[in-house]
Amino acid sequence: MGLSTEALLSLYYDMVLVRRFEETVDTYAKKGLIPGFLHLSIGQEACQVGAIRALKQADYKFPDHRSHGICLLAGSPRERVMAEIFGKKTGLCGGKGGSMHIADVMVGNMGNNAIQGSIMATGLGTAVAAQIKGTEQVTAIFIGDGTVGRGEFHESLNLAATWKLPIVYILVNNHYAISTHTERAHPVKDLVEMAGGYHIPGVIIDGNDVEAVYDAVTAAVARARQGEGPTLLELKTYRWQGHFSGDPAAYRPQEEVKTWKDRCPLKRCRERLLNTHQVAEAELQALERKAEEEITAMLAFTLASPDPAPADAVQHVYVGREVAGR
Ligand SMILES: Cc1ncc(C[n+]2csc(CCOP(=O)(O)OP(=O)(O)O)c2C)c(N)n1
Ligand SMILES: [Mg+2]
Repeated sequence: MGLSTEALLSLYYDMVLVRRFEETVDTYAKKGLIPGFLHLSIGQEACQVGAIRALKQADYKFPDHRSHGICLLAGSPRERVMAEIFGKKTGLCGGKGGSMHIADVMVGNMGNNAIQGSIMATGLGTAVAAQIKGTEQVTAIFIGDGTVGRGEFHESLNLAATWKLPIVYILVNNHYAISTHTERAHPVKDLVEMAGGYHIPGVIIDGNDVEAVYDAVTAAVARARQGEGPTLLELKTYRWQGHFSGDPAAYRPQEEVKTWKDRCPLKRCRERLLNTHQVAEAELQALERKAEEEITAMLAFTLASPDPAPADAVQHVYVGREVAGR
């Protein structure tokens, strides 16, 4: 605990940026301008920002399906992250990945795929590679509470613990997997209890407190870099919206949604900056305007970008070998 004012301001800026980014893509999805599913992280910004800022660019990041913020802050050209979600030719993956498959290995963003839990297996690969090469790179794997029920979760923890792999598991517990509450899906109240079975540390974090997330991930990363093995962090939080953009989420009590909205991670950080760090209201407003401007510029780039050409569909299918188009 005890980040400098400058460091906390920087985390606040990132959270505002992620919130505005999500609100913007949500608006355009509802206009029908974004193909495919869109899983938004509004309400969970502290988990993404606190985690990514505790990692180095050289570290391997495996974002899950609700991780636009990780992709946005990993070090890639940010406007190309938005363009990817819109399926534009200028997107990070030429518009072929979309919201769920944004990858950029140049900055250690190893991408996601539609199979929950699969990144828990592939993440073992980058961790083994780093261990063999002695590169000190850490692998951070982001998963949701629902993914704890997958076989890969247990296979991954078992091998990572046995081989002391440099992995930080960032389990974002937003209490629901689609419409199923965690209590109906798992036999334990706190999912970190699962870590005990594999003899690895499991830590519960307030996932709406960006400073707490940053501190916990920093400690787990240091442990992994020192060769002490994996850690499972459970970040308790909540997604304000439904499972995907457009899901009315009628399965959740309104009082529950309200309770969590009152714990808004941005609001909490803002209050800490104002009250504990004595930052002026005007300074925060200027920061918020700057984030808006950054989003406006990203959107202008995205909307002015062309769609991919039909012939692009057969490019980059295999590494080093193009498929002839018909
Ligand atoms: C193997 C597999 N089973 C089911 C699905 C369908 N599915 C997509 S997201 C999701 C829920 C994931 O919940 P959680 O891990 O809690 O993440 P959250 O959506 O809450 O962020 C499910 C069941 C899938 N993609 N892969
Ligand atoms: Mg969940």
